[in-house]
Amino acid sequence: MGCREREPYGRADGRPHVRSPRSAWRLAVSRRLRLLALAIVIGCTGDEAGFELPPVPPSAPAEDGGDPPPEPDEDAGEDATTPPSTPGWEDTAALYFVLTDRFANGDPANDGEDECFDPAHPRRYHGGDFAGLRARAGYLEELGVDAVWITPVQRQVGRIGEGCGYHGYWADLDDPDDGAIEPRLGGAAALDALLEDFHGRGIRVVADLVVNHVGYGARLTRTRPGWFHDGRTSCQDDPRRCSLAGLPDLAQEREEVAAYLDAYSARFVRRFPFDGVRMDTVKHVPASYFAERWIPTVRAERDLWLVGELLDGSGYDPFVPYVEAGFDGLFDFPLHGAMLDAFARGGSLNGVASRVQEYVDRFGIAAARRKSQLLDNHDVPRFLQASEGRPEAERVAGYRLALATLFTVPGIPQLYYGDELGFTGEWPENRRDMPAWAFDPEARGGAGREGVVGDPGETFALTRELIALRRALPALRRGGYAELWRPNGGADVWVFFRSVGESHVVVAIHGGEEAVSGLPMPVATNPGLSESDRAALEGARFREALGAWEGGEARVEGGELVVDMPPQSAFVWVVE
Ligand SMILES: [Ca+2]
Ligand SMILES: [Ca+2]
Repeated sequence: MGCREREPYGRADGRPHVRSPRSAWRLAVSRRLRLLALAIVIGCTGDEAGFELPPVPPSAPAEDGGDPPPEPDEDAGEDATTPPSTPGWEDTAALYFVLTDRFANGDPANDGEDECFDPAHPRRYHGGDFAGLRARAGYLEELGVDAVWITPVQRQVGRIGEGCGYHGYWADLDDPDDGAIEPRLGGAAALDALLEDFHGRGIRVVADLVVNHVGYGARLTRTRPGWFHDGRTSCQDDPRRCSLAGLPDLAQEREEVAAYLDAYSARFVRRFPFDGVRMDTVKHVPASYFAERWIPTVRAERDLWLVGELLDGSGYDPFVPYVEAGFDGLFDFPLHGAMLDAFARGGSLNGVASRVQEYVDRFGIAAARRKSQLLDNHDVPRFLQASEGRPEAERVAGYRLALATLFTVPGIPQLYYGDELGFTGEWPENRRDMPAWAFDPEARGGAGREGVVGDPGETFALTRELIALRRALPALRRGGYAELWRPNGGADVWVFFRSVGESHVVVAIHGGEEAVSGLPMPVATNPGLSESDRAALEGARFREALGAWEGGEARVEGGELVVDMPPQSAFVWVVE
């Protein structure tokens, strides 16, 4: 959504904190409008960038986030050994996130003729729509994508200050709601066609829903003014009751509000056969609402994959109540931060290894396989932005390792459109239009593209290989996770073993600039390996399956796995 919390990046949520008078709702509304006007003046129209506020420290864990973590999933190893006949969500090879308005304009007739359509303006609609997504389905298939997450589709409020709801997070809801789909995206008929088309291609589609707030001045704020928090609470005091970026904040603790949101969500997933839901800004909604109301309600409609967005890289404590509420998982921002440190800022792989291990330890391997890891999204700078100023070859080398990590650790890899081409930039460049050359294999190759690091053709090829590899190797999708080696101050090498059934792989990432030769790691005494894992490894012969780096070798000698790796390389060795 827009103008949100930016804790990992040192920015506040963009909403100036102003106390409303303790008086009637009408006064509060009036106050909110003035607050909104102030937000607009400082450039924060719910469009998260374009404003500067003093850095704030990482947020404290949610009040109810300090519970002891759940026990590791004891059954995880067993359920992984018998893959069900139908693919589960953990089998997803790549979840591709599209800001629909910025991807492809398939129908100029729906662009609109008012001021909200302005392809030159970063806060307005650029014309992308459902028809454009369908027109570019071949691109997604060429890449190997089997799931797409699209930004919210609900009809949006009109122009607010300089901006319009091109991103979809300003829904114009009402009671009763008309269920309208944003006409600039093509409306309900085009959404139906998109779902049917993508399902026919074997591509799942994930909706993006918001129950925390409605758009500025949405009809619901007039028809049901008592359904909103009064805007007096700061996000530091209570993230669940504050008005994020000045947006009208729904009071889920009130029965009529909860019932409305339940019915609205159920109607939506009943009407449109999405395969999953990405829930916006879960930190700002009580976990109890999701646990007791929303998740049982939408799951009663269909078996949906439910992933929450909690934009907080400080650690996993805040995740606990939302995982326990029943989300399949959350986007892994703590891992995202560790990957930036290791692959964009020259840090150690220790931090990455620690985050991966911690998620498995705290939530269990089965849950780890159903969460989603990312390089970036529409709310943060592009991954490559963090390495700006370093030599291009270094940036490319680190980015390639980040991609290799994204597709080999437990969890569903999420790509944000353009990740596969090496896009860089921060807002508004992190929401740039997908350029026409991207869709043309002939035009894709070559260095020197504006806003791109490295050769987009080569980055695309690596991403495609990694997606294909994940699709081909059950161990990467359904396997357990056992760490074999981490740097701990030595060579920057991280090695892990993933295994399910007859599929066993050793993944090795080397971030250092010196080749490593004959690095031994014990297998027989590794407590993280099961008996069958050890049996698979001892005496194993390896075949390198990725083929993106050269000069690496793995062998088993005297009960130890021994690897050779050139600088900054990644290998996926399959046990034959
Ligand atoms: Ca259009
Ligand atoms: Ca809230």
